[in-house]
Amino acid sequence: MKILLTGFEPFGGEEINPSWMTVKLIADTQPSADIFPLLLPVEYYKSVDVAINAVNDFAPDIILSVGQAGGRTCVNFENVAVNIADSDTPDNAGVILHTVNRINGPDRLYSTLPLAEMAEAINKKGFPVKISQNAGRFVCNHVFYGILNYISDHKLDIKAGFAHVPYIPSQTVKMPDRPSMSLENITECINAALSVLK
Ligand code: PCA
Repeated sequence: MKILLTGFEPFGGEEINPSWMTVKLIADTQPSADIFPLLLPVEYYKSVDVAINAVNDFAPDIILSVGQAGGRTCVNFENVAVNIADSDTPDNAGVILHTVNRINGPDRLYSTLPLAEMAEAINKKGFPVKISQNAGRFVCNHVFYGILNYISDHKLDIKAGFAHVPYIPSQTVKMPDRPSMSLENITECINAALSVLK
């Protein structure tokens, strides 16, 4: 199985993004021709273009995109992507979107990965995990929707899904009430999920 594993660059004034750190750690510690790590820009549209170019170049069987969701307590698998961009946070090009129906396509598209099995594999490693029905309205949801919509439009035989990960502790040093999880633990969770997909 060829897996395209994407993470994002930092955004919103942060210097790091644990989503890309996780993807990089997996790619560096278990180099495999079957795992293709891809860094996505936190920009509307461009992020989807970069992901779709990699889909065409690498022809993956599976796409797992990972993004940071500060405030979440554990890894969250997103079940649904919506055709809405609606966030006060500017993307890394300074663009703020409050729009609906940005992309020609249905209102919602659903993850095609086996989320329950992936969650069970994480529980078996001794970590909590959630299946979420809300991927937000910012660039993560935009990329998740854009990838699912491209797969559906082009009738590709690719399964795709999205995982939001919490902050890591160094990001919450000045926010002691915000939850975090170590990079090693996040990586163990994503690896457990990948073991179901391989
Ligand atoms: N998280 C943002 C975009 C990039 C990222 O890592 C989000 O949840 O939309």
